[in-house]
Amino acid sequence: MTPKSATARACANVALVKYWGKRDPELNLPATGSISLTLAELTATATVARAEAGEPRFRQDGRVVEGTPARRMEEFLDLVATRFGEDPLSVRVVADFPVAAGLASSAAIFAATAAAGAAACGGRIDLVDLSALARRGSGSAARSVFGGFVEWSRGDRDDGADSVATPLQGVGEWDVAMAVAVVNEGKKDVGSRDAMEHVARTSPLYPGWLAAQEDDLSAMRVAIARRDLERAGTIAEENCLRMHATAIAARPPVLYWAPPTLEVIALVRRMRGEGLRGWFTMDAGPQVKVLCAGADLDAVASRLAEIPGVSRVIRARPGPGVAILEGPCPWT
Ligand code: 2P0
Repeated sequence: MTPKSATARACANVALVKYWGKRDPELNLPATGSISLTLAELTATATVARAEAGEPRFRQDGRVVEGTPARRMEEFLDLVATRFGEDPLSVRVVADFPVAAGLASSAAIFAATAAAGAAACGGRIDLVDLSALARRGSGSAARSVFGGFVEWSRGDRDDGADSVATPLQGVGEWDVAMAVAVVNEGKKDVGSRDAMEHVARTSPLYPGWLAAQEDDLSAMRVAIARRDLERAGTIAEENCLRMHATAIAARPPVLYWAPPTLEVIALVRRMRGEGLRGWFTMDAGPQVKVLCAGADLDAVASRLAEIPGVSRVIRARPGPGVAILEGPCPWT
């Protein structure tokens, strides 16, 4: 007999080599690979159950979600149910960080929902396959299935079976951290899905962005294997700026930065000059994440908090992969 419901938790991840552009929007297949760090302090918990007739199928933080996000989640729940031969499913999500503000909430939400969905259906799935399933909800969710440093492969196959995430380095193997400077907790203007499609279609810099990815991926793999923070940080900054340059060059431009974003960038560079080492990265929003040594996290976070436009700083450390909190574990 299958359980009534199951609950799973997943952490968000921040890409050090970014995913920006797709080779197949239907299957969420990326145009290039990407590498990320999963963060313990930014989590989403999903409880999936059989949907009652007429019941809203997606609730987040106690509220019914409507519109495009609801449709996207319903399609994903149907995909999970079809895979495991179950009736329609519903999900309740509790997220512990600002949603849709460039803090990769969709990665944590879809990774947790994929795992809870498999468990609620009493299904069996291994973690690599789970990452392919989570990818269908949101590309970056493929990476949140695993903890620590993770690589999500572009893959070559048309069916996407080889576009999966794999762990590069587990939690506890390298004492790094991220200070997340939240500069605006409001929702962003352009969601990353629409933005990356628009940028790929209209930015004259997009081919250059794609062409540079392979070098960054191989250099980042080496930097992580050698625990070379300066090298990893430098690649992450360059990769982030190249992604944003590509977006800014789109017609019309996609510009995610706010004035405090630039103030944080300037401060990070100043701090490095003073000997406090950190490297910035930004995603589809104005927040700045600063990669640093674990031992420097408090000092870096305190400095970022001094900027008036920074509303708060989240001190984040490498986090674990997806976990089942209630229900049968679908993997061994
Ligand atoms: C990343 N981002 O690698 C990049 C960098 C944002 C900037 O992955 O359309 O929500 O659901 O696959 O995963 C955000 O995009 O997009 C993202 P979909 P997703 O983290």
